[in-house]
Amino acid sequence: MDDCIFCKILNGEIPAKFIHSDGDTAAFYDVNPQAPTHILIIPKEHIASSAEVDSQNSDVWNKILGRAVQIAHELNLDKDGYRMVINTGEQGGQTVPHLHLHLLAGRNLGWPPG
Ligand code: DGP
Repeated sequence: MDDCIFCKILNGEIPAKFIHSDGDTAAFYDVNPQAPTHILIIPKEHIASSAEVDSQNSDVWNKILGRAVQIAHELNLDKDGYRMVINTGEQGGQTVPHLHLHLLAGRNLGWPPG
């Protein structure tokens, strides 16, 4: 997608601090971290939001969720805990229209979210 920030990160047009990249997914640090650890896990395929996941591409859930859990494990986040968040649409707080999962850790995260 030409005007998608995350697609530009994937193709190197915008720099990012990557922690992972494979054929299907990538993970990089959020530019505006909301916790000491704040990583975004995205599919390489441009899917605008969770609302665009259907029976054709639903394997994306396994890919990004599984990758997030693996990264959390590798960063030793299991013991103290972490949160995974997917914002969807305007009221859901989504600002970048490329499906992404936030992995947040390193502080006590309040509930309910704002
Ligand atoms: P959301 O509000 O759920 O759509 O989250 C979008 C996140 O993307 C937000 O936490 C900030 C992050 N972000 C936006 N632009 C960039 C960028 O250019 N680089 C990086 N690393 N993160 C970005």
